[in-house]
Amino acid sequence: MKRCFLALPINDKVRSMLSQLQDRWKKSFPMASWVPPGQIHLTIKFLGEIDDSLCSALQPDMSRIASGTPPFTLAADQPGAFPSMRNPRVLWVGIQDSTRCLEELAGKVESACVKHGFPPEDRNFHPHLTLCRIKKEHSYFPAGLHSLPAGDFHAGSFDATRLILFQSILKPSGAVYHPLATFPFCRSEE
Ligand code: 2AM
Repeated sequence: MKRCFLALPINDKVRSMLSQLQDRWKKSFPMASWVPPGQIHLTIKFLGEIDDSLCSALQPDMSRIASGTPPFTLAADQPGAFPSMRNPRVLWVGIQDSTRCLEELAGKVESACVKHGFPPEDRNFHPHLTLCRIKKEHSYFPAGLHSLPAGDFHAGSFDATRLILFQSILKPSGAVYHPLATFPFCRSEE
């Protein structure tokens, strides 16, 4: 069994901007677990603990979906929180998908996963880049996230050129993400 998810990587420029935002927020959320900048990614589908056979069976479908997807550009901006600004458990930066290419890709991945027996997602796809996670007991933030220095934050844009299947290895120091397979988009040179 492996704990797996499908994601898009970001680029170093966006990563650096997000790292700077994390540094600014760290004073306000000293008890949060911050995602190491090198591990920040855009999750397309969390697969959970899956058998090696299912992990292998999914890959031809992911390869087919990716090879039928032209590269597209996404912008990372506007901070937000799940479940709310006043009780943030996850702080993130949102993704602007103006061409709807990301939504289309996520829809194809979701359909393929359902075909392989995954239960359909009961929540809408809300693309984001997670910056930190906050335990419930530390998540009350009466001022709301709007009060943090970041309001009109823009991390810049990045090109989506490939889908990556990651294994998430849980360690006491935090999860480590290990790429298991890469599925290039069509016309991608990588
Ligand atoms: P995130 O995109 O909000 O950070 C690996 O754990 C990735 O899968 C994370 O990026 C995480 O969310 C996402 N994910 C989605 N649902 C999850 C769940 N139930 N448990 C752990 N991770 C989940």
